[in-house]
Amino acid sequence: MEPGLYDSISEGRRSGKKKMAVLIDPDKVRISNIQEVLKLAVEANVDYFFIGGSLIVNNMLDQCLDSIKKLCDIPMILFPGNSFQLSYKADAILFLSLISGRNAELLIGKHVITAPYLKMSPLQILPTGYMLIDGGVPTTVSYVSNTQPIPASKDDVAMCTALAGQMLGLKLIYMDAGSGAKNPISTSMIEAVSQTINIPLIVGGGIKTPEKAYENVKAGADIVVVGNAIEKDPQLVKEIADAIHSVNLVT
Ligand code: 1GP
Repeated sequence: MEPGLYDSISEGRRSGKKKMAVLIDPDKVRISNIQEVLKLAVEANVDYFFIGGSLIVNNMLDQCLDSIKKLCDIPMILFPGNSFQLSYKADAILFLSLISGRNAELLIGKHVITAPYLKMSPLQILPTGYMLIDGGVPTTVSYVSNTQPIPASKDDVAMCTALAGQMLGLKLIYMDAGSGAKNPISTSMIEAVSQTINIPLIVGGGIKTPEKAYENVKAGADIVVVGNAIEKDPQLVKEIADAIHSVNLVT
């Protein structure tokens, strides 16, 4: 794997420097709104933009990436809902294997089709074990992927799944309760998984408050992802970023 973005993410884990990613779903943001979100995200020192959605039904992906690039140099990481959501304008891609599910296409099948395109691309490839955790409502991802999420109370299943992902050589674990989850992932599950693995842990889904974001990083999340809450109230980005980064100030 190329050095660069991954090195900075794993350095964050080693040094305990916690980071925030803002999820931008190109389907949901209008270009007028995106400018406001981007401006506030830059002011808040957000660390990454994740770009993607389960379904991208319009052609806003490239426009969205162009708008970000014009405004700032915050790294743009594709978080693709399917193999068509590719753009060379981004910096990197989460190459996701849905390890919480048993759908062979999403564990390895689509990857075989996409790999030659990615090899030709300038994108940094971030091999990621993606784990869906039950967030209290059926999500688009579980419906589209035809998989069941890990039950919210099964910390041990989450631990063993993440560990298996690490042992298979995946470089990141992303635990996701799904966009707009009613219940975000519990701190006990985050703690259990973070203590079990030694690769960076990304956590997202249903995080709406600075308090929950802070609890997550204290419990061992290395990157906290927030989408919906910021789409609804862009001003929240600063409060949540400050809560996450406040952990970095404590020595
Ligand atoms: C979803 O983890 C992300 O894949 C973010 O979720 O939109 O609920 O913040 P929210």
